[in-house]
Amino acid sequence: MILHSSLGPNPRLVRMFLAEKGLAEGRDFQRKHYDIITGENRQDASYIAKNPLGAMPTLELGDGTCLTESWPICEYLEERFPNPNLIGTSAEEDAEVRKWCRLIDQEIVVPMTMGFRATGGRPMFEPRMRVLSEAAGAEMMDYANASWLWLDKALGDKAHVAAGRMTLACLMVYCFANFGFTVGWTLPDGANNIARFLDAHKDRPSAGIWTQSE
Ligand SMILES: N[C@@H](CCC(=O)N[C@@H](CS)C(=O)NCC(=O)O)C(=O)O
Repeated sequence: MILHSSLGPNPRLVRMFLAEKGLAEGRDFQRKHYDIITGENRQDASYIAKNPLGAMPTLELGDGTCLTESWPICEYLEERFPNPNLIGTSAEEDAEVRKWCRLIDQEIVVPMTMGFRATGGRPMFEPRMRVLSEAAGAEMMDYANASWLWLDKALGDKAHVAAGRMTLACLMVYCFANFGFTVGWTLPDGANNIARFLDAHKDRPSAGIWTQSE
């Protein structure tokens, strides 16, 4: 397998997922890095042939099949490499983990990334995709911050988001908070449970991806 990867939370989510599965770069998969700051991912015709949207990441399988979208890539990896389980061990647990993934995606990931693209990320993103107005971007960031506080309340004093253990839902929270930190965002005041959660997970090997240079 080849992971076509770059800076940013979506490739890093897949890299964290691979690390949590015990799959090692160089041994179990190769990683090809693209410079998204200069837009290499949208200029390289061979990459566009693999992922017509030009976004990162893409997982290329041995037979040339290319999988895109970080969450479905993780679902594929879960089926191929079931241990340790990261999405659910029963129909009920699957539904619980997927519920949190869906809520985090919809209420935090989408407003946060759209908000960033329309505010601090505007110089990078405006030439390459449709972005919201500055005012709408700021509203998106406010929306995401309110969702972080809602998630903080839902997390309470628990160590994990769903199923009482590390799952894809925990990795999404870790990734998108750390994405925020890399672009100057800070947790909204009062998100103390999320702060504790991030601190508790920061020494896992998979979290090391956030401290490595690409
Ligand atoms: N929905 C996609 C989002 C992909 C995405 O936005 N990737 C970012 C990196 S985190 C990217 O490629 N940004 C540079 C660009 O769009 O040119 C997924 O789940 O993978």
